[in-house]
Amino acid sequence: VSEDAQRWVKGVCRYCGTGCGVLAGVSRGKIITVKGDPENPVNKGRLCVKGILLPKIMDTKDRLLYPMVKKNGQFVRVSWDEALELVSEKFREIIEQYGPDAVGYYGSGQNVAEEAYIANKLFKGCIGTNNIDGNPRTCMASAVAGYVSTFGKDEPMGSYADIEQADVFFIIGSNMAEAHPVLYSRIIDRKNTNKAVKIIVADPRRTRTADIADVLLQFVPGTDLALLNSMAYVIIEEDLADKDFIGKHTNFMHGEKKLTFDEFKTFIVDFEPEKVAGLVGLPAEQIREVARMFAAKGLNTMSLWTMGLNQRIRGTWANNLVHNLHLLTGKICRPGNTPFSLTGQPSACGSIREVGALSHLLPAHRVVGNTKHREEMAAIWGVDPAKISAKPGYHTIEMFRAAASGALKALWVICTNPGQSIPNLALYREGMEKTFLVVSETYHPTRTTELADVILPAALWMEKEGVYGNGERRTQHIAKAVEAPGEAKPDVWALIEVAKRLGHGALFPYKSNDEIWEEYRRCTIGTKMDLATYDRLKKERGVTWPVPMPDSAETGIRYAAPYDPFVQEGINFYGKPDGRAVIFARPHADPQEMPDEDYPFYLSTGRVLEHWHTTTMTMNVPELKRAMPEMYAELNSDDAEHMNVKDGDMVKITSRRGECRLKAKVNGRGQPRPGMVYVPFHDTELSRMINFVTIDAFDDTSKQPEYKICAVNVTKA
Ligand code: MGD
Ligand code: SF4
Repeated sequence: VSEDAQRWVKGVCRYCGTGCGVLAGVSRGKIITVKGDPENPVNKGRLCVKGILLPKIMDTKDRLLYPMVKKNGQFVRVSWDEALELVSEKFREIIEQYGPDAVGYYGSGQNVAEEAYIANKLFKGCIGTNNIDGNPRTCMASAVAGYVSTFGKDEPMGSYADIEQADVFFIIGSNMAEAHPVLYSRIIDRKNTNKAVKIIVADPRRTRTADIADVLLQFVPGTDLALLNSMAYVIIEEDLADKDFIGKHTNFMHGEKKLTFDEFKTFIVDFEPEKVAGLVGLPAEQIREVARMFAAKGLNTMSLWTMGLNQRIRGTWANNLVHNLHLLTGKICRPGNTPFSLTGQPSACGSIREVGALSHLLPAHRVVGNTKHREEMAAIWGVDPAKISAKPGYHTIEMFRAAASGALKALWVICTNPGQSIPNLALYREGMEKTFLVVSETYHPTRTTELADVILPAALWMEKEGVYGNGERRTQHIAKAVEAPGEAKPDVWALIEVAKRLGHGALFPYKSNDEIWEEYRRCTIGTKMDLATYDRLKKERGVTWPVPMPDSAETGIRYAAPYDPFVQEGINFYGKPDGRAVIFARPHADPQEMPDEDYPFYLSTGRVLEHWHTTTMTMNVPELKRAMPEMYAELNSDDAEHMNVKDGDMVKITSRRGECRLKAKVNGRGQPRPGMVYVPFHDTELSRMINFVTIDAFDDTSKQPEYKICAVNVTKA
């Protein structure tokens, strides 16, 4: 780390949901270095390779410096005034002619909370459409639906501090070693300092995360519902359940129907390990062994999961079933005992789930379908309650389908790159071209800006101030450290300028981010999601909500005394009217597409350590580009031998939707099960963009797409 910095400015890494604290070293108006913030409890001074190289994403050749408008197929530089007039005029015309639901907004878990709050207020409160969605739909929606259905409220009850108290880690559908490396390093530390710690990794692909596993469950893709039910079966059959906890704090449900414990036992009988071993592809005794480890009396158990469970047409159910294991064993709401969904993006929680920037939500976990919630928000926003529609807007896939069908006529995309990241891309890229597409971006060209009518230059991380909320409910302030280059402006400024031009200026009188935050904070007071004041956030290394009074201590564990300020005694799952969480009977269900004769392989997609999503930022960092210049198709070594494919040979991957050509990776950093291929989604080259192949089927509760499984053919190219 260079020590030439003239001053150090407090911020947060702009990549994953871990939310590591950084100190940006500024010299002569530039961020010249960063270091992990030693005072931040999340990372205690550590950063991963992406975080430490953040300064290199700032002054790049492809930074978008000026607004541009497409004229006769070419982008032409225009003034901000001309660009904003055009955007406002087009939106106004379309709203007048086709109604408010003909326009939409597609945001991001990388927006700061103030941006998402203003977009929500403008579209839902002023324009009168709930067509606000964003990339957290592709990321976290099943975790939201899982928490809400089981506990009545979104977001984890535990926090990262549980890692240092846990004895058993159950990591399922998460490659933390690459996607959340600093949190993973905390688990390694825990294991190194406490030899009794046991780690179970459940994943159809052997990943780097499995390097520290005591048990690796490499199950057949898509059978985790059966695996989780089978563990529940063993817990009940072998008398490992905590009957006292179950009796006091839970209800059993099958859909809307309440069950007795005995009825649940009857339901679970089909999941006896000996009955499901073939389906799941694991020895029955191994399922029994991990169930016993999970439920071991006197030990603390923490489950961690992410996209492997969420990006599935049964993602909500998979989330429910992890919660079931904790509720059956009573391993919840005590230090080291918690189900804990890891978050993909730095502020998917803070800026989207909490701000309510999805098509069915309103701020502070309110929902558009609830009359009281709409009235409360209308009062704070100063709008007529009738303006806020009770009908959920388009969720992500619906939104891009509506663009393809012509029903959605204008779309504003901020801080996300759907031209590369949504599934079944060919159809939706065509749709984006048809609509009036406005894209606020920090770089150009990207796979979305190339489809746009107007592109607006955005200030990047630490060129603006704002708040991120990480995966443990920690709200953290990022200070502005440097000026944005060219004419780039904070996204919140562009949103307010359009609001003014659409005639809503009186409702957007803010002189600073402090004022936006304080209005948003008012929405959270009394909701048990009470957030900290801006002043406090500027000083502290984040605060985990709820913090009902400005000086309240942060909350480590929700729903339990003495940790949660809203619980006087014992445990109270207060999201549910009777204070009881739900243990759901959820059957096994196949993924949308199963391998068959024509498409005999399972395809799974995901991340690598070196890159971030669509790589607009990380491919600008020479060290990261050199380490991982292009994406690949990782094959099981037996399959590769069978097909006579060697490491580095080209293979073609074909699905019912499209194809990709990539270099084969054999015996690389991971090893999929036989019959499975894994492709990271980070490539910008059209022939290697795996989202031309992925399926756009989605979970019917959470509406999250099934990026993790579809059927493909793999041939030597
Ligand atoms: P990002 O690269 O994160 O990808 O996909 P995207 O959100 O589409 O896009 C963020 C964009 O914002 C970048 O282009 C960046 O240059 C720009 N940007 C950076 N900072 C700012 C800013 O301050 N303002 C503005 N206006 N722009 C900024 C992510 C999405 O991908 C997600 S969240 C998931 S979980 C899905 N995962 C996934 C998968 O696992 N497999 C496959 N196949 N596809 C996937 N797609 C999804
Ligand atoms: Fe950034 Fe995540 Fe790495 Fe921390 S672990 S430095 S938040 S990318």
